Amino acid sequence: MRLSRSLLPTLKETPAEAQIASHRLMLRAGLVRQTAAGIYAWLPAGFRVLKNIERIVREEQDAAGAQELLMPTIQSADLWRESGRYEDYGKEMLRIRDRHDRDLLFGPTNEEMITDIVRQSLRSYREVPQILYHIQWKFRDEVRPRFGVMRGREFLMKDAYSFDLDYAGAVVSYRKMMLAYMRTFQRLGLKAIPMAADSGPIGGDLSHEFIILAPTGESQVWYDAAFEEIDYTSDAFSHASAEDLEKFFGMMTSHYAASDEKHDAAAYERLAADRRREGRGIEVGHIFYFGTKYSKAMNAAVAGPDGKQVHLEMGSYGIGVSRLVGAVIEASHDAAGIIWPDSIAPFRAAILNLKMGDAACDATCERLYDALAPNVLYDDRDERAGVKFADADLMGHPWQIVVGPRGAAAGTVELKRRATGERTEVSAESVLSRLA
Ligand code: P5A
Repeated sequence: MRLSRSLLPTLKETPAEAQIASHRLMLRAGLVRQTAAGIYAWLPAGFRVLKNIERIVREEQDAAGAQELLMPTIQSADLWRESGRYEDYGKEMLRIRDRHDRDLLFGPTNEEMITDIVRQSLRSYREVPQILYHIQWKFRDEVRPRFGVMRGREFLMKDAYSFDLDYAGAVVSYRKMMLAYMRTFQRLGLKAIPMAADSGPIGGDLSHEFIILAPTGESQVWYDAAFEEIDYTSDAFSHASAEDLEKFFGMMTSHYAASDEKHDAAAYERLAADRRREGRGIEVGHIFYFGTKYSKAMNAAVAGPDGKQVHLEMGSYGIGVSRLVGAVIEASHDAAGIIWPDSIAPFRAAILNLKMGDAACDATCERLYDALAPNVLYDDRDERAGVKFADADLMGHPWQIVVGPRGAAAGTVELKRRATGERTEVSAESVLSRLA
């Protein structure tokens, strides 16, 4: 994209309403604009990041064998009356009435709807296990939406739902999702720690929160350094083998990890001192096993091998896709702005033309732009060099290609790596071979 013709409204001033770094930077870098309390429009650069995160989440769900579908945002209240959650959900649910006086709602989650779809579609034990997911907007009428997209009212979630014949099967599905989550967060450039969470009234010990480390996180966390050393994308962990999954799950649950509510200081102190890690964290995902809670209430069953009806064993698995945009920024920024991981940056590189109208500068920039498009932003504005440097740092492109008149005349440009600040003078050709 050419910056001069794009809607990328950067701000010099710090917006007064933003209390944390990611919210300030998202507004200043022109990624989002608030349209109502806790509701945001995604501007072009922000939307590119959101789509990049979505792509990685989708690839890892698919790799785990989950099937993507798309359920609507608007749901019928009747489904929620069946599960008993229509009244329970309280004021966080946005209730809507249509012209025929039917009760509808803007979905805060989709357990009921997916259970309804599955009970109409599956008949036999031969058709399970299945994991289904979608990436769809949710609405929760939070009393105090805050921190920008991190706690919004309308937000994008990846929610998956597993259906198994028995507990043993449900455990395999749960472990698959946990592995998919660890891979997803690693590919997003995040250090994520799975932490046992209260599973609520359903009982069972299978609920985990995924916390990523960021100095400004909402909760205090304690964990074993072992989590930092694991490469979840390696072939050692395969979705295909129940033994691999068991080994993986054993590893995840044997290392110490806890947040405020569940922290056991004595157990933590038993860790070797050099393995103790303490920090702040943000919840970016949450997974649950809840057995037959919904399948019994809504009668979702299949015929078992002996012909008897069996209520399906279920789990649900959420990732806060839009929250992740803020969370990544919390984990990766400096005083000058955002530092995007390569995997999700809105643009891989920015070309900074330091002297618009200079024949050599313009020609070099155009050539680079043609070769690197569409994954490059060309700062072709009639602005001072200082403004271009500041905006490029603020927007956080992994690479900056700085084209000045002296270098351009000699066939060279300066290549800056945003994360390290390292600059090297290189030929325009070698930029192309490195970034193309
Ligand atoms: C799991 C999937 C559920 O809703 N039902 C379907 C289960 N879990 S959850 O923990 O309540 O939400 C899953 C993730 O969604 C993100 N999230 C939010 N993001 C932005 N703003 C919000 N108000 C918000 N609420 C939840 C979190 O990342 C959470 O882990």
